[in-house]
Amino acid sequence: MDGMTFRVPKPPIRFLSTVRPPSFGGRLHDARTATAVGRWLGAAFGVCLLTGLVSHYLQHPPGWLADRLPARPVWGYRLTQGLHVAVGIAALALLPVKLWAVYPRLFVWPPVRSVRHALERLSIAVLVATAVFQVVTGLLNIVEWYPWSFSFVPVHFAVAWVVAGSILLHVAVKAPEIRAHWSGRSSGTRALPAEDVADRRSLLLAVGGAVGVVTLTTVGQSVTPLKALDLLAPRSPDHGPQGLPVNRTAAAAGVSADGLARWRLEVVGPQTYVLGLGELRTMAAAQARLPIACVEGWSVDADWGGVRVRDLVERAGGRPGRDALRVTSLEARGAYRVMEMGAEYVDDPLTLLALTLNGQRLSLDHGFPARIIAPNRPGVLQTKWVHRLEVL
Ligand SMILES: Nc1nc2c(c(=O)[nH]1)N[C@H]1C(S)=C(S)[C@@H](COP(=O)(O)O)O[C@H]1N2
Ligand SMILES: [Mo]
Repeated sequence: MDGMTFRVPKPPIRFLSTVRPPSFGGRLHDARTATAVGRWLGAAFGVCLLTGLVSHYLQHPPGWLADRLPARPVWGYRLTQGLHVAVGIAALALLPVKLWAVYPRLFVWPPVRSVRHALERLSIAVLVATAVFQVVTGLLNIVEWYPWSFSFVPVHFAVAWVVAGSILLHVAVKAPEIRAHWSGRSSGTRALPAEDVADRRSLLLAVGGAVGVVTLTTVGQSVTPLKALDLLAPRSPDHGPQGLPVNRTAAAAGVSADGLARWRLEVVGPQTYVLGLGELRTMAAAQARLPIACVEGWSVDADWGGVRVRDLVERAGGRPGRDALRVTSLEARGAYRVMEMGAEYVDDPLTLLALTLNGQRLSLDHGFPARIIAPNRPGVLQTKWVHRLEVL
């Protein structure tokens, strides 16, 4: 943790001794500041990794897990993904401070002193590059700006493992210093002059303040009581038709009202059947208050009305709780046109084929004539403009 007090050995090559690294006077470029901010950042990346894994496996479960994914608690994904995005945004405020505290060390001389030192520098280089990459691409993703040609989700997922690996490598090569720190033998735990302590306290307070401000001005996108403060987040949780944001409009999905005149719901199973919208409406007796929780971090509760998916499946001869379901949208193409839901979701009485939203008929942008709404489920899987259910 404390690398600022090592004795610089004589460079092996003569002329190097005439090269002088720049010197940095600021008292805050020190190991303790770097360590304090580093701990917060480490915690932030830990939360982002865990919540990111939850999101990943809810969306892409391996076969053995698919039918066991829990549909409860209903607010589960809202919480984990809200945390993922909020903590990622907080990391955006922490990273520059960490980089500022440690950047003089980029100029240590000689640049490599030993294998351990080389590994340490490598782990830091990789950690810094991948951490900045994750936080910046994550932020651009939530504002839906894609100035790159790769596919965000798989790259964000893969790079997360590189961040995790470089943190582990970093901690491993720093183990001796960390041990010294905790046993009180490091200069990092020595009493410091009062003015240094005051300086550091001001800096850490300022960092905490910056994190507080970015969090308070964005977290309202999912913590609805704070929505009045939600000045910087890309979405307001109640701006949109029927009091709910729209992720992908019907126009963008190529779904038009004209094309819906002959809409029928097809339920495929051992006893396949077809329902018109009128028939479906007469069956629509179920109600559920459930959130839409977008992977991009906004979420909001709404009142949904419709038909229980489990009743539709049963009528087709399927077995709720045992069979999975494939749901197909009218949308011509797009990553969310076809969605599969595991047996736990099919079985849950709150999982609906919804026809109404907040007491009104679904608007076209929210998925008219029918859409899926299920508890503890990423927004991307709340398929709109549904026309086909297939028991698997
Ligand atoms: N067919 C289809 N359904 C879809 C999508 C889509 O692109 N196509 N977007 C999903 C996403 S990412 C979210 S967050 C929710 C948002 O629902 P809303 O637009 O009604 O708020 O719809 C989901 N359903
Ligand atoms: Mo979404």
